[in-house]
Amino acid sequence: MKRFYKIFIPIFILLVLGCVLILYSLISIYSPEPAFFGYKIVNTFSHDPNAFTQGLIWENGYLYEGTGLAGRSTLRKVELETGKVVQSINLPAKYFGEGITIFKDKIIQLTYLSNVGFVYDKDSFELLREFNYPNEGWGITHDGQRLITSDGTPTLYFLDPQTFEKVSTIDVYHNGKLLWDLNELEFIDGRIYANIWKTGQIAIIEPKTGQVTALVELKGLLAGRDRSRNVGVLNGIAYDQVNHRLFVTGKFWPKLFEIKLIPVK
Ligand SMILES: [Ca+2]
Repeated sequence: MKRFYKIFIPIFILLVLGCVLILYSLISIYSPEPAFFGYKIVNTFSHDPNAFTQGLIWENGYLYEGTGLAGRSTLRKVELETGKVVQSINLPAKYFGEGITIFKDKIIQLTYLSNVGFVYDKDSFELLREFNYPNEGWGITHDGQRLITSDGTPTLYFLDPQTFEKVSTIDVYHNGKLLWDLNELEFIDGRIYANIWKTGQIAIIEPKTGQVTALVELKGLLAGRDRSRNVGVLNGIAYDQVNHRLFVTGKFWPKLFEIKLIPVK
């Protein structure tokens, strides 16, 4: 019997170790570590230093921006090359403007704590309707079928673009942990890009699973004298699908950048 244990126990230990090793390899293969990106500045443009940027999009030659703070919230159309505001409306003073997106011929704008969203005609900025949602309003984008919104939690909400009813949600995970503070959004080539509030980072999220597939580190993008102003956090991602240009800025930033993502090994 003693001899049996002498042989069996080492074999058993080896078997367990082997199983653990195989399991670990499988987990590594099927849950790859998120990739990491740095950046290269392609172009630098002026940005209104009084704009508390909460939403940013590119459409047909212009940037569209939603700005926040009670009494200072706007929806505006901006010329890229000059930073000049060419069209703008002020939100009623009680609303704190948040993310914006363009869906077909309409602009949709969220508000922070009022549970009210606004739908405007894209060209005239005429207010067409309001809608309600139960959570806070932070970022908004769309995947062509559904609106996608954030509320500062790890949850992203998919809404019907006609009724604004919630269709589904995903929880966003980074390295197995829920990722909080998802802010301004942009849907780019099948992935959701999200500013992570109070960081200089953007998470790139797989919309089917909620997994963060990559992180972009933009710390240091606004530098020197520009940084010494009373600037806020990085917040604002826009994408020119036609020319594949990626734009980013931040709250009260005097600059808006076109950047290229550079993989970091
Ligand atoms: Ca955006």
